[in-house]
Amino acid sequence: MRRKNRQAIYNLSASTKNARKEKQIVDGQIIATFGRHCSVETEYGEILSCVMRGKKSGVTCGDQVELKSTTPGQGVIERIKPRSTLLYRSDGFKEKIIAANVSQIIIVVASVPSFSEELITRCLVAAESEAIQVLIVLNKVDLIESTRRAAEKLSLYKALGYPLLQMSAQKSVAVLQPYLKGHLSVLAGQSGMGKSTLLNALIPEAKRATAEISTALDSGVHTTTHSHLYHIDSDSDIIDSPGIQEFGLSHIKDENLAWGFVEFHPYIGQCKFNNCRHISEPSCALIQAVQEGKINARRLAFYHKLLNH
Ligand SMILES: Nc1nc2c(ncn2[C@@H]2O[C@H](COP(=O)(O)OP(=O)(O)OP(=O)(O)O)[C@@H](O)[C@H]2O)c(=O)[nH]1
Ligand SMILES: [Mg+2]
Ligand SMILES: [Zn+2]
Repeated sequence: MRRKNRQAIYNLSASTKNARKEKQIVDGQIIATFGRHCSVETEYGEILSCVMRGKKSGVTCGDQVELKSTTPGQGVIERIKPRSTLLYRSDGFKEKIIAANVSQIIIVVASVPSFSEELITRCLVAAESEAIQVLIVLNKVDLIESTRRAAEKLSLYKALGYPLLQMSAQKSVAVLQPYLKGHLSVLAGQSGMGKSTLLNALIPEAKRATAEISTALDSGVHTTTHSHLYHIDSDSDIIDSPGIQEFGLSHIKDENLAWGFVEFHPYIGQCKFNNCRHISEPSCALIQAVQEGKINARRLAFYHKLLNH
C-alpha cells in the first residue's frame, strides 16, 4: 500500500471520510508495535492505535493489514495480508518476528563495540532464504584505527558480492541514500552499532533515542526497544529496530542451509552422496572447493556451526 496523499495526514478531506464510511474496511500498514497494541498508518494517512481482533497478536512492523476504525484514533485489525518476506530474531530460547515485507536488510556494524561475524552470517542466510537484498554498512569510520581491522574482516563479504558502505553516521549518511530508493529497508545489527544515529541522520524528525554504549550495555537494556517504520519519500521506507543478538534461523531446514551461502551454490548437488552434510564425507564438493581455495574456510566453518543449531 502506498499512501494516497501525504497531505491527508494533516487534513482528512470530506471525500475521503465518505469513502471510508462506504468501505468500512480500510487498508493500513503497521508502523510500530507495543505489546498487543500497534500504530497503523491507514491508506488515508491517519495514524490509528490498534489491536488485533480477538486476543490474537503477531502483527509486526511492515505488515499490511485490513482494519476497521472504532473510536476516533483507534481501530481493530481484521486481517494481516500475505507477507512477501519475514525476518526473525532469536534470543537463544525463542524466536520473534523482527519485520515483515522488507526488501532490503541494512546490517549495521561498527568497530566499537566489536561485531559478531556469526550475526552477519546468520543475517545473510536469512536474507538469501527470503530473497531479500543485503547491504552491509560499516559505521563509525571516524574511529580510524579500529575501522581498519573491521574493514579487513568485512572484505570477505564484499568479495562475495554484498555491497559494503563505510560511513560515519555522526558526520554524513549521503553515501547510503541512493541505496534506499524504492525499498522497505530494515536497519539490523547488534546494540550500539549506531542504527538509531543513522536513522536520525536520515530522518531528523524521528528523534530516535541513542545512547553511549557503556550506558546502554551496562544497564542490560538496549536503547531502542521498539521497531518503528519511517517514510523517506513516497516509495522508500526504513525501519529502525532494537539491537539483536542473533537472527533466528530455526525455520530453515538443515538440508536447505547451504543455499544461504551464495558461493556454495555451484557445488550443491556435486557431492558423492546425495545427503552429504559437507562435514567430513568423502568426495564432498564443498570441502574440495575449500581445499582448492575457491571457498573461504571461515564460511564452511560457519555453515557447520549453524548446522548444529
Ligand atoms: N564515533 C562514532 N560514534 C557513533 C557513530 N554513530 C553512532 N555512534 C555512537 O554509538 C552509540 C550507539 O548508537 P545508537 O544509535 O544508540 O546505537 P543502536 O545501534 O541504535 O543501539 P540499540 O538501539 O541499542 O540497538 C552512541 O553513543 C552514538 O553516538 C559514528 O559514526 N561515530
Ligand atoms: Mg537504536
Ligand atoms: Zn558435501
